[in-house]
Amino acid sequence: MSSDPDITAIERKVAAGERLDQRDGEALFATTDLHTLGALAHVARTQRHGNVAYYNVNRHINYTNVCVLRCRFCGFRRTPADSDAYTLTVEQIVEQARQAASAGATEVHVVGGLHPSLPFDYYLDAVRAIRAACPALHIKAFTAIEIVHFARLAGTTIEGVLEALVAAGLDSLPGGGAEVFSERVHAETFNYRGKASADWFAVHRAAHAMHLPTNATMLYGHVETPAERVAHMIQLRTLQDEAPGFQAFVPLSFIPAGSQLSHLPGPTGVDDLRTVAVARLMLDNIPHIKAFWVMTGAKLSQVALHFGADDLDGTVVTYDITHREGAGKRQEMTVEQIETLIRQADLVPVERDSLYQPVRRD
Ligand code: V47
Repeated sequence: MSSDPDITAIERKVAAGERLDQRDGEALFATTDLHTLGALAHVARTQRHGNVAYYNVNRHINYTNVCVLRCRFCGFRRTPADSDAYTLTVEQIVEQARQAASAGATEVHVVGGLHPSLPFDYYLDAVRAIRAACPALHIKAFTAIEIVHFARLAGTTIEGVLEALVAAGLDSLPGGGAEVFSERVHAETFNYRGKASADWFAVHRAAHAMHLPTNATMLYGHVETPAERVAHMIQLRTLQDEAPGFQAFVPLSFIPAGSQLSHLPGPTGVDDLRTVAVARLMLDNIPHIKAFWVMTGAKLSQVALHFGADDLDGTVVTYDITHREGAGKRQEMTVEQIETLIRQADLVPVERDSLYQPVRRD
């Protein structure tokens, strides 16, 4: 039993299978009893997934860093005039997908900036061409904010964009672009005015209605409060109740370097573990909680597997959006390294496909 009375009350609720509310989430973020928080999350994780920890063999393809937005947390975006701005051709995208497939990847995760002038056909062609070149590859592509951008470009609806992309070969949507669902946080971290949260939910609701699986993220550790993090999670939980379709929640640990918020310290390791654990306990209807090792580092992700996470994302190889201190563009873990990391945590590694089915390689 915890020495913190708030946590003792939450322990009782969890044991009785009662759903946690905003106040409980805030108490979980406030407690100094990290051990009990971690243990509670680990029990919830073990009830769902036993002693298994998932990973996949994937590649991220970031097709352009040119972006019309100027989000203050982002160190990735460039203007077309910047000397290091890049945009891949469809052929280059397909070449990366081909290389991924021949190296054993089962999934490509394709996202980029909001490019001012690429036509919607570029994105449709890219998906079609990946599908034609690599029929077995799962194409997880385009954050909600990109989908809204395409709808504006093509003068059509969110549903129209999703239907066209699915017809081209899209299999699921990643969870990016969610940041923190709070107008206050948006005002401080975005350099534009928009209905970012409403748009994000509209896209994921539409995707779920079409049985297109999606993920959800939260970019934490900048200007948001613990209460705003909990409110973010509750909004995701509500959508999942109303229109199920989220497979995984991916907490994204803010990396200040290179962003306009580089003066901020970024989250601590304790905060990373706490956030994973609170997510596991609050998001009782989202099956998987990812510890995305590219953001937190391999070792902390390993520990997170005992704080509620059941998935490490994948082998990745190159990742352009963020670079932890010391990490370059090339950010790879081999299957052997991921499996060792999981085994060292006394868990059983399971290679999964993008729908969390075990992959057999014999
Ligand atoms: O949308 C931007 C975030 C996201 C920074 O769905 C930053 O399985 C940290 O969404 N520090 C893209 N994060 C990544 C993403 C993702 C990653 C892995 C798996 C999945 C999934 C999704 O990265 C962006 C934004 O929220 N981001 N800048 C930064 N400085």
